[in-house]
Amino acid sequence: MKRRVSRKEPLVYVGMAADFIHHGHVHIIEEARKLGKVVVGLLTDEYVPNLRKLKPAFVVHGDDWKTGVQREARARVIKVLKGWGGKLVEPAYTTGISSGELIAYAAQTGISATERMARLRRALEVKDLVRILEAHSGLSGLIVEKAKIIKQGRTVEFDGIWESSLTDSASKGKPDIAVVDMHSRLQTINELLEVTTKPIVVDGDSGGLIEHFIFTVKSAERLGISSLIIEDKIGSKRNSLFGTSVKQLQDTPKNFSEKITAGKRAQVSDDFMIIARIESLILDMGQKDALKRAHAYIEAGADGILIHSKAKTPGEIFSFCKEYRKFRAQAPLVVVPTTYSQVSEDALRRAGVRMVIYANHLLRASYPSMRKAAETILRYGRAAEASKYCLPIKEVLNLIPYENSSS
Ligand code: SPV
Ligand code: MG
Repeated sequence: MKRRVSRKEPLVYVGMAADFIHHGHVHIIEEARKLGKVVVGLLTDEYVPNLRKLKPAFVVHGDDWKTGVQREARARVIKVLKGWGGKLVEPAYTTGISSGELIAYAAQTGISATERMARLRRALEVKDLVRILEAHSGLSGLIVEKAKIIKQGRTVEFDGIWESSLTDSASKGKPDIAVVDMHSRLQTINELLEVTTKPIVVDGDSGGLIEHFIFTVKSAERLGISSLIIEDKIGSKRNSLFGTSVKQLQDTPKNFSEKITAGKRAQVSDDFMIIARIESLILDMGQKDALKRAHAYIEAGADGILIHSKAKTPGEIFSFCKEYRKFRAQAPLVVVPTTYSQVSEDALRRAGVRMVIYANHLLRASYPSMRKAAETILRYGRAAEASKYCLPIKEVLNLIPYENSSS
């Protein structure tokens, strides 16, 4: 039997774009129920088509969307509701929900490849800045997964993992010249996949030949990687931060655009993202070239643009952002503030950046302690003095909990 929504009770619309349904969401539904018959729009931030169809008397949403990236969605809802005199009701956002507990739950129960993959797109839809940190092993992946602090009453943590060519190579004692090939990189990625649930963004170097890139996209997507970022370089691979001090060649916009389009055609799901990384500022080719390429790559189907810079200050990044904001076709903008590290997330957010990648910090953090410990043992002819650079042995033993279900 077809159930009809009774028109006697006012219709109340609740949009829900959540990975986990928690008591905050239940509270919103309960508040909505007090106003009438509730319709929940699942996994959507795009209210307008549903609202036009249903013409609800009320839309109910937590008041947290008055600020941040959802601000614009809110403005659209208010505007469209005016069409038939509908009202927006905004109960106070439920604070104190521990996303950590939810993540721990996800880690315990595991996560499917497709669910993990979709999480990056979802994060970009609902967060005004997505924060990604590098990991190069299972252990460093666990740090990205679990690190969190409370700042001004809110939990702050990383939204995903950067699988870097530089740090994956360095952790194997190899230079960043693609000598650690995709086959080896996939092994590191598998280590990360095994012990984490957060989205993984993979540094795909140049993506290689178009016909090879297609296979890389398919492998990445199958594993549940959320995004491959490929840079518009060709020839012998060198790390971007060398800039023009070594020979690095940039691909033509035409060829690189073809690679992006081929990759997009190869993917199966809608959630996988191919992000195009522009090396024009790295190679001193100027803003004009960078902006021209950004246009071309978006046109070719790129799901995001990474504008890279090796400058010591963020000036050239901000200049790029200023022009990028004027583009009619937009794709999330990504930056890697390694050399201009004094820039704050707030400043990047205000400039329109949507994803920030801290590309090498866990590897760089571990190296000085390891070297100090090694030199200290040599200096003193014993290990006691090195302890201050080391995790206490008891903590090492308990670092990775092991629950033996048979005991
Ligand atoms: C990496 O982390 O390998 C990168 C970023 O590609 S950079 O080292 O800045 O080129
Ligand atoms: Mg790299």
